[in-house]
Amino acid sequence: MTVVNEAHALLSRLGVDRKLYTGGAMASRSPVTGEVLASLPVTTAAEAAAKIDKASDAFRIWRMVPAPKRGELVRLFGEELRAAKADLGRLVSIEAGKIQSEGLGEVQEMIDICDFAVGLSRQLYGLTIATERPGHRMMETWHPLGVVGVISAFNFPVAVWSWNAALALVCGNSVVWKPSEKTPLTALACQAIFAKAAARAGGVPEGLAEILIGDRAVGEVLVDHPKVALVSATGSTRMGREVGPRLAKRFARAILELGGNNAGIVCPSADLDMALRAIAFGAMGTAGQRCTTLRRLFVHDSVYDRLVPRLRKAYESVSVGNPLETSALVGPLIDEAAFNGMQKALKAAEAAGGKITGGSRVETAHAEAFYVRPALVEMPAQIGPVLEETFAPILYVMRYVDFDEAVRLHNAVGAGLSSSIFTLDLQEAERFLSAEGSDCGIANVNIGTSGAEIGGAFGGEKETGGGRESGSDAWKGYMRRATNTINYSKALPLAQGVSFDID
Ligand code: UN1
Repeated sequence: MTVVNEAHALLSRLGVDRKLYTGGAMASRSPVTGEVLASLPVTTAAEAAAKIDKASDAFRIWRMVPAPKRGELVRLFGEELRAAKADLGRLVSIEAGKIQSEGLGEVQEMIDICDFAVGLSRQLYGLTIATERPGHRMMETWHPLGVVGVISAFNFPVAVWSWNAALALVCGNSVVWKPSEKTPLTALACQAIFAKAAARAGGVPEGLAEILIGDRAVGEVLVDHPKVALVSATGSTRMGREVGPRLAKRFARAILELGGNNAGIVCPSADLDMALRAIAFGAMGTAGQRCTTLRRLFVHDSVYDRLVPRLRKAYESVSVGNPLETSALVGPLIDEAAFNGMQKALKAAEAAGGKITGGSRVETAHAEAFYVRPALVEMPAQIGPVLEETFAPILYVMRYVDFDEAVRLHNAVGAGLSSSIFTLDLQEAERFLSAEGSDCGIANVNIGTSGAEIGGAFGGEKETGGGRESGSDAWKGYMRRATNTINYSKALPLAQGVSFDID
């Protein structure tokens, strides 16, 4: 079966109406073969506004549904996802080019966040706070926020939406999603799966989860619409620089999940076998197209010559190929632009004195598909392209001698998403995690930078945008907090000892 036929068969099994992906103006391509999978009708600006209005109406109903009942919808969604895991995971591989275990892993991440959100639906706790006034009680109440807009990227085409949607829904919000124009089919599939859960749950208002198909123009409608209370946007720092101020201008909330330029430090005491595996997955996994991908590595001088030759060997031997037909560990880049971006960065690295292993195109029968050997670049210093995120499998390796200097260089880039240290030395590990250590939102010891679990808050600092999604108390970002003071006495004492007595 061709990739195109298979995609259509999967979409039909997943319950997606053919009309949604035929005869339209927006092409969806598979990076696996470069073929056009479907042509999707684009949501016009007027249609987008109408969908947002509908989502706003749905919100007014949904906010009054008890949170545990909202959780029941998400529980059923998790059940539907379990049933659809194989098909949706395969569709992710077809549309985003992920290897099969990563396609399935992405759907597992959706299931996990649903489970998390179901539990959360009985735990949207507010504090009770001691008041200074007698006969008074003070407390916090968390209320639903409104319409939550989600803008997602191609590299996690379904999981990132689900992190936002599962939380937003149990928090009493409706969700309007603008998926990446590179991966709209998996988004349609999610909508169809969600519709099955909604039908089973019953009483779910129409418009609770809407989808906008199109490019930047339709994303702008979402960002600028006064009824959208929060936009959670995942993508480049460049995108965030546009979206953030536009939301701020109308005082809407933003959760920004932008670029990463994630680094690891390999210390003298590191378990090198473990570090090697973690580095390989972190840097080459998902063909270097995760926002958590390991991009910079600082290796202590005393272990450099034991670790780096082994890494070089791993780069030379890692299997690159069609993720649908082979068990290759590295699939394609998303498109030609990604390939060109990678080649440009490698040229700049070479000019700056970098020694490159790998990085060249792997030819296949499909001229429109872009497979590359991951590149390991030994750099004399942290200069040139090392300072920027290139969304491709390039790992820059640098030697260090002094721990403090390694941490300083680690932090000396714009982004601040994920970080790792490999050490068996407690002092080094703790210093890396301390206030003067890694400045990232995620800091790990003896595991790589990518592959975070949903239970923790996910996100980063500085040019990564500061947003937090998924676990811990990230749910608070999807609700509004009211502070309530209740007077159950017969007097009216004012706070701060103020008197204001009228006759
Ligand atoms: C992303 O690349 O946008 O930690 C998200 C990870 C995944 C999520 C990555 N759980 O690598």
